[in-house]
Amino acid sequence: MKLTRRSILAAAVFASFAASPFAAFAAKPLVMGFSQVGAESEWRTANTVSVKDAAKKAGVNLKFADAQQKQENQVKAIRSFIAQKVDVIAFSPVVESGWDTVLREAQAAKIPVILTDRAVNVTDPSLYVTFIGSDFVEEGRRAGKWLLEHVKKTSPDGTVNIVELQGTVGSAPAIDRKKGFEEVIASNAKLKVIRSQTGDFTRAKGKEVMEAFLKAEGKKINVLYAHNDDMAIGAIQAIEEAGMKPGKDITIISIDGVKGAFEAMIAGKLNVTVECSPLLGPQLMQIAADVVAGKPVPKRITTQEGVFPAEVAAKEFPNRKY
Ligand code: GZL
Repeated sequence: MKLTRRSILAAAVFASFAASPFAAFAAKPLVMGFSQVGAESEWRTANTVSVKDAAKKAGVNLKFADAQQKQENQVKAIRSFIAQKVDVIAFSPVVESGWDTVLREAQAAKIPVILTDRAVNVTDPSLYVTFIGSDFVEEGRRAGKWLLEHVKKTSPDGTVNIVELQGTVGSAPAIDRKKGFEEVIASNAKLKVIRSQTGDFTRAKGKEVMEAFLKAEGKKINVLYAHNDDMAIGAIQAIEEAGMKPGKDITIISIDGVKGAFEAMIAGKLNVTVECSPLLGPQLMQIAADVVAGKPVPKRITTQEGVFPAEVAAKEFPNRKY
């Protein structure tokens, strides 16, 4: 094969580049700015561990910011990532609205944004590349379907009085889990939500609001629907302190599937948990690498999840990863 002057020159240029300090730039680790909601629940803690572990395994340089459940802290973190010229920004938006301005700043800086866990309401969907997370409306439907199939405790007049502990006001999981649950229970007129209030996804607030529900409604309450396990666990403490039996006097349905929920089900204090996986780290790192490499990615990536009633809790518990 005749080696032309041009191919010899090209080989020489490549060889000199490969040996030069510039070669290191070619293998520069991906830099990700990640803004996390906070540390409000077992679910969130497991989600943070998943993201950090996956970043380490993938060799991603992760800049992690905990917003302590405040949107203004997330906006500040995203602006800081833009100033640091990271390769990609990922975040779990604490609430759905109020993101257009800062996401337009990221777009102007040509930094792709990936949503994980929770969705945003923006006028221009091009402001983020993809959303990786659960279908919260479906989680609410699954909670409602379980109740339709298992409702036992009713009031003397046959109605089933439900109290609801909602997640963080304005957050996608709170809005959608309420929507899905109401959509399904509407098929049975006897099922009535008599009280509904936010417990902000925390155990402490869940206990406090359940105490208020019990003070107002007492033994009228037949069912508690909690948008996450942490609020359900807080409510369980309130129910016991009121001299009632959680899981028996009051049927309790919650969402997440964290270890604490399985322990409560094994103790007979929780009736069912609808799984919502926090283990999004590995998927996030893969998608981030694809996005930075300019590969096309789906606009929506939904995690697959199940429903775990108390009957299976002891058998399933050893398999739980969060
Ligand atoms: C759901 C996630 C919610 C969990 C809560 O994907 O955003 O936030 O259900 C957590 O436990 O606080």
